[in-house]
Amino acid sequence: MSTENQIVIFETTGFPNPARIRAALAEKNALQDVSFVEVDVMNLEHRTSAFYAMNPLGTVPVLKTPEGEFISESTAITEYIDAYFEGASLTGRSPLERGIVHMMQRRAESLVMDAVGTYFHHATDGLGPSIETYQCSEWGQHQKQRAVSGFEYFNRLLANRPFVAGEQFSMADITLFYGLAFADFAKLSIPPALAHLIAWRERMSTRPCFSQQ
Ligand SMILES: N[C@@H](CCC(=O)N[C@@H](CS)C(=O)NCC(=O)O)C(=O)O
Repeated sequence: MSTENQIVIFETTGFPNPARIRAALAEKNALQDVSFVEVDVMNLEHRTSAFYAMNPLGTVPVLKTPEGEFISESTAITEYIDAYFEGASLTGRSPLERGIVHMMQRRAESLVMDAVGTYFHHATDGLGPSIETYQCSEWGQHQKQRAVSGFEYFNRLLANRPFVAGEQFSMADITLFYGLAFADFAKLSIPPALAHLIAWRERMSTRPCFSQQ
């Protein structure tokens, strides 16, 4: 299939940030409208000069636009997808909604996704010695505590609202959902007492964008 004039997503199957992009596309009913290219992170394909030319930070996902521009950072890619495709907004419509969605998305990223990621990459074997070329275990353990505080924060928040940013599903839910999936993978369990967070997650897991990718 020719990928000219089409959006291309460079991703690695099973990794949490690329999964955010599939969920955003699924919400927009647009999974069939883009093509996917697998990047073999375990064999360091993301640390080649060809990949750095697309994303100097050497991370997946990356989106190539029909004009040939490259967009990295899952939030930026989600913004692009949200604006490009029809359907319910993932990033908010009014100024107030947009501000709140971005605030909550960043909290989900910082307090859960990134905290879990730093714990995984620094305080465990992570993806193995060829990828984890620098580790600081103390920093990783500190971020583990930050992740647990993040779980507690979202548990309190979700006691009084159906979705992370309020009454509507948004990209903040996607980020938190895959942050928790990453926590499972890193064997960082959600304390059973966090009933609101656990109930939210159960509800989300039946949502087609998460269950039918
Ligand atoms: N802030 C970036 C993070 C991307 C990221 O860390 N991706 C991981 C996969 S989930 C990756 O490429 N890891 C490879 C590495 O760090 O060497 C985003 O939002 O997309």
